[in-house]
Amino acid sequence: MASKKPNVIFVLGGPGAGKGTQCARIAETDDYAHLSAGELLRDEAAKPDSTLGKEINEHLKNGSIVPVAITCKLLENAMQNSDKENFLIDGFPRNQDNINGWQKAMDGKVNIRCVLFFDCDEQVCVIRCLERGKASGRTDDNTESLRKRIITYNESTLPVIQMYEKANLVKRIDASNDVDTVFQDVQSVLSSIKS
Ligand code: UP5
Ligand code: MG
Repeated sequence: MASKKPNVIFVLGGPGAGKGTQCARIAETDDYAHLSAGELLRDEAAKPDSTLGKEINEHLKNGSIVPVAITCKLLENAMQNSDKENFLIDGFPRNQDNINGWQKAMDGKVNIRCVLFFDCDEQVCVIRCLERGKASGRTDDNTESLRKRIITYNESTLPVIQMYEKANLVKRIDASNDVDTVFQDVQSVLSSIKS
């Protein structure tokens, strides 16, 4: 992590809304490191010597939220191992407990610049994830896990987005559009927060 206080953008939205796709594009064109909380968890769970693998895998399959201490530690390590000053934190925080855990570990250490909210119709999200599931190998890209992921999103993550909205931090993007159109909207938001 650079010596300056890093800038963080939280990236939220339903399963399959396009968070990962858009973050990857931002990281190609702008000076941001893309940290996907879900990817970090999947990578940790896939390590043969991981003591947390079983617990994480259960949560992934059930679409439930991994204890914040685990996720936060993975994010913090990834930030420390990066030389970037700007971070896109994709898929986190997902509930109030995630916010509390993050604040406990990171309060005062980073600037939260905004929350990019990829707002996408539920049916569109389901179709995208099931399509991806044909080849992704993800244990949660199936009808049953998706049903649970959507419940978790509606019950736990939407209230987080609403809370950030009240704090005027949310930049909403219509994520039902095609990838290029969504990316154009993303770029407008990123330019607006630079100025
Ligand atoms: N696609 C993308 N954009 C498109 C567009 N505009 N038009 C048409 N197609 C588009 O995209 C999904 C699919 O849609 C891809 O095939 C893509 O090509 C296509 P993607 O960019 O991958 O969407 P994303 O929003 O990243 O979807 P993802 O499935 O990754 O979202 P989730 O939030 O469900 O998954 P995540 O990996 O963040 O979390 C998985 C699980 O990890 C959670 O359920 C939870 O159990 C756990 N978790 C925690 O416990 N804590 C955390 O902090 C984070 C995760
Ligand atoms: Mg993703």
